[in-house]
Amino acid sequence: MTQRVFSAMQPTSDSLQLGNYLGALVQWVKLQDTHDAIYSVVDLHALTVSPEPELLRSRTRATAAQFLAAGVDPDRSLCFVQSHVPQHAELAWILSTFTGMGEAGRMTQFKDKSAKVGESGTNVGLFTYPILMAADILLYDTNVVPVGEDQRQHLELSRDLAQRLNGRFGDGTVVVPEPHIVKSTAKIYDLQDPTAKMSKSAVSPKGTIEILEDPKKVAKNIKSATTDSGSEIRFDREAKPGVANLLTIYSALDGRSVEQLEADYEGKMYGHLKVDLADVVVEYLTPIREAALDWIESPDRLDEVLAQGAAKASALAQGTLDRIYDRLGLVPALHR
Ligand code: ATP
Ligand code: LTN
Repeated sequence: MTQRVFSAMQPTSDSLQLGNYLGALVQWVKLQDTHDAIYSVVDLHALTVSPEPELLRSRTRATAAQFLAAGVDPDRSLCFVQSHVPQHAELAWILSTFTGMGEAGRMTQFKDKSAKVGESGTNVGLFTYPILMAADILLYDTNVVPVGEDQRQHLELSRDLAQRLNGRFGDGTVVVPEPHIVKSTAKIYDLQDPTAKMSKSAVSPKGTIEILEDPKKVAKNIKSATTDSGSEIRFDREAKPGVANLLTIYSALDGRSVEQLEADYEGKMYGHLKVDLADVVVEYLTPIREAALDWIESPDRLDEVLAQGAAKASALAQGTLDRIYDRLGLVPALHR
């Protein structure tokens, strides 16, 4: 049987950033050729950071628009909004009853995010976030989950929960998912602080390459990226994190290997590398940006794609949920 792939992103910003694209979306698009693919905009997850209602709505549509513009093909894959498929929240409840307090408390993303907002600003949803993520994945009998490095620990929890359910209620209760993390692009770094992950909600926008950003600004950010002491263009993550990050991005978009780029830039200055990379990034992102803006300008067409995706996803999700409810001993709901 064709293997199933599932992944998702939160609508926490107007634009995705290049790390989202290289770390995850590129793989989403590729995997459509070989897998049965399902991709979601996880708006329920985004509620954990208390978004303004109008922003949440526009960002949810803009995020879906960027999936489609990057090459997620609604004729081959399902693309939908998480809150349109109520089974996600239902399975999250079930899984929460199998998750230890200590286990959830060990999640580093929870520790980082709750430390940032302090105890009074931390909500329970931020704590149970990875359980909802496990529900997203297990609902579709997912085999493969393409994500960036920062999601590895969350995926490990999904796997532990799946194995726990199968151990208790029998093999085949749920499918145990595998992470799909491509090493070379699993972590794209901030242009200003090349030891931190590039992120949609970074403090300074200067370190981020946003897909929907004005190309001139994108070029400016790249040209003012922090580089390292010395002048040699060489991939050395420890000694030259700034240059290593630029080479990673360059190689991913241009197709030349990092070794080839090192050879091609031998004897040249950091400035040359940045000017050329700015051109490569702008040229690469321009058609994606234009396609995304087209989708954003036709919300009816976009909503229709999302509605079709949700209808199909919901049918699949209900099948899985019925099986899990039955194994757990919940009485069948005959009225449905
Ligand atoms: P936020 O700042 O709101 O936490 P984010 O930019 O870190 O957002 P997420 O929505 O958490 O992005 O991530 C969506 C997907 O993109 C995930 O699969 C994640 O692993 C991947 N991803 C995010 N940032 C990077 C990065 N810098 N490098 C590689 N992959 C990334
Ligand atoms: N936590 C993920 C987003 C996410 C996800 C998922 C990714 C929610 N549910 C299911 C893969 C599979 C993040 O990128 N922050």
